[in-house]
Amino acid sequence: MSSSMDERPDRIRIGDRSVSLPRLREWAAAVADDLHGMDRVAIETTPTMETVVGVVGALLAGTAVVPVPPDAGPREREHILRDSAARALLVPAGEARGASRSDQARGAGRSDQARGAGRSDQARGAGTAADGSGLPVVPVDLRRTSATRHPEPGPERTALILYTSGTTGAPKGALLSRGAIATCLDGLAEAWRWTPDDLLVHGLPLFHVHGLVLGVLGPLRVGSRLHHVGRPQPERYAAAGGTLYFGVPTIWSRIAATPAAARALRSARLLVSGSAALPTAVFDGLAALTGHRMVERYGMTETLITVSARADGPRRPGAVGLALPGVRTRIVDEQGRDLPADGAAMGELLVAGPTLFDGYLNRPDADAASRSADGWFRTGDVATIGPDGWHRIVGRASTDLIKSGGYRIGAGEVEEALLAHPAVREAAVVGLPHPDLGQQVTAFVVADGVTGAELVDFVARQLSVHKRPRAVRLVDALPRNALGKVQKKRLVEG
Ligand code: MCA
Ligand code: AMP
Repeated sequence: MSSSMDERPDRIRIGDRSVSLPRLREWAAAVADDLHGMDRVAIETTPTMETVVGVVGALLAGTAVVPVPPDAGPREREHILRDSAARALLVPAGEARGASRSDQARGAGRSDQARGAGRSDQARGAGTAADGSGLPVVPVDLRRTSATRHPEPGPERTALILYTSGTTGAPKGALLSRGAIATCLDGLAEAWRWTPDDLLVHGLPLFHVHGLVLGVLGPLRVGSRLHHVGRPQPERYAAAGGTLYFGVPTIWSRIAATPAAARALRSARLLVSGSAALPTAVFDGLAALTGHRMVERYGMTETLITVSARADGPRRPGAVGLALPGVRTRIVDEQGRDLPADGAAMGELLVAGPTLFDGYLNRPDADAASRSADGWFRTGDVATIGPDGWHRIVGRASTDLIKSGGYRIGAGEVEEALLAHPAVREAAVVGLPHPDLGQQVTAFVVADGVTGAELVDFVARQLSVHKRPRAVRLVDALPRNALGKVQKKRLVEG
């Protein structure tokens, strides 16, 4: 049964486009009709209403969604489409018409009845993607509605396959079930007192857990309103008049540096930061300007959100809070032995519980390596746990996973991209501290006759924008130990 909140024409607002929940369901059901029976579909996740409708439509149909970053370079995009074995690509109707075979005649303006039997075959034959992948295109057309009620798929079904970087190689597809997502969102709703009375505001990308799971599926599950502001600029956050705000530390740091925008957030109920460590100076600056002590929470693509401060509890700068409902955490030393939760011992954080992923697609080797002998997920983050259950993330075990602007970037993937250039002999990529981004992707390169700018362009032709080195240092040699291994710690320490 829909409530008056659901009927609001601005229940879900993405950029300048708003919709009520019943209409969103009708749009999404039309997509679901087309996808019926398809196991996986890719979607280019521009921050638009079509993306939200496409994702919701696939979830209604029980089809796993493979989000593709809109700025993914050709190599990254090809990997995601091939590795996921997506059967089709969801694209906004306008772009679908530019596909290599026209689908203009299909669907638009027809009644639900007219789109009866055979519609999914029509969809699958609607043309192929213009990106050379040869994938059939399924248009997301906001002129089409359907009244079909699709049966709810079981909680064990895969909802999302999210591609995420490891220390080496190409990104891996993390399989996230409907049940894991639902449990995570219900836990966050409880911890943050997130209710239908809230208006969530953010401007996060829609191909990660933060923006897509928390930021889109969250309001749909909780029943709150959503306003996605497009780009996460401080002025847009300020103008949106939300009760609940999400952002990565880079966004919060930019808001703290824009006092007028920060002051406009005084009327909010809760400001939440995640995806990377929130600097204490930003926490303090925003407390002074907004009157709010930020709620910080911690998670990973593979585990969803596992630890958080609570709306009804303390918020501590530099600490990420308590384990969420059903989640268990512990810390271990390098031999895997348990360490005490005394607030002082530092060890690798292991997590277990109902929000964990179901493994990496096609990567049993990586799966096995990501679990401890007793089956807990190894986060690779170094943490302390206090006697009161509060967690602090103190760093990462490996220098090869970089966090820049809240994006997770594998050093190995960027190094491989650089080494593909004929002039490059050696490359080592590290994250150097950066006041705005947390870490800045920095490449140390041994090369002949090529400039740093040319190398950045070269990487840009393969990988997404945020994976490009922001700085390239051309050096005569890389520091190596006696075994010939590059000593990245020396590069980081300068
Ligand atoms: C960006 N630019 C670059 C590079 N990166 N140029 C050269 N080299 C680069 N490496 C360009 C942009 O294209 C843009 O150009 C200009 O720099 C400034 O971009 P702007 O968008 O203002 O800032 P940004 O510095 O690129 O990005 C900051 C950001 C962004 C908006 C905070 O990093 C962001 O959206 N981060 C969110 C990441 C996220 O959602 N992570 C969640 C994963 P032009 O102006 O010409 O376009 S973590 C997760 O899901 C877990 C579970 C969790 O815990 O949440
Ligand atoms: P991703 O899979 O892109 O979500 O990245 C997960 C990683 O982000 C974690 O392993 C942490 O290193 C980092 N991370 C997420 N939230 C926080 C936080 N609140 N504080 C510190 N690091 C965080």
